[in-house]
Amino acid sequence: MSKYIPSPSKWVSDQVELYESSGGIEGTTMNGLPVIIVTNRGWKTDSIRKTPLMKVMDGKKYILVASNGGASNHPSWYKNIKKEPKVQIQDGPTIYHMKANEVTDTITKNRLWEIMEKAFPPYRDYKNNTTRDIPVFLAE
Ligand code: F42
Repeated sequence: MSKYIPSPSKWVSDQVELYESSGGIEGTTMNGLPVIIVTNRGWKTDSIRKTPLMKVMDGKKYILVASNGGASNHPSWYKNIKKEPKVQIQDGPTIYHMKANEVTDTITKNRLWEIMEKAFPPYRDYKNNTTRDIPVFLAE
């Protein structure tokens, strides 16, 4: 069994702890909007990592947006999921085992951006304020 290493960012690890310890009843939102917890594997350490992300759906698929709060670099979990696409997604009390693939097709990505901006409007600012192409995964 690999070891779980909590995020060094306290607000992130606090949200994960509250979410999980309450069985997905508390800590499930940011700015009033729903959040999921994605469990992934560190590509370098092989440890277990847990990442809160906005809940954005394309039908039954989860859209994972590597926005990193609009930063100029990809979040660490981007590389982790590219290396090991198998993730666990906790959505409230429900846990799913899924596979997350990066969306590279422009037409699909543009369609997903419309959904993402409606679900979480700050994504639009993140996109406009960074030169990097924000990666997007579809988990199913
Ligand atoms: N981030 C998003 O990108 N999109 C969202 O929609 C989003 C929503 C959200 C909602 C609530 C909330 O609390 C946080 C939210 N975040 C969102 C922030 C998100 O949870 C992450 O904190 C953010 O995306 C940054 O991801 P990160 O993986 O870079 O996390 C940092 C804080 C972190 O944990 N860094 C570790 C460290 O030690 O510095 C690295 C952990 C890691 O994955 N290590 C790898 C390993 O092998 O173990 C090696 C990494 C390498 O390449 O060296």
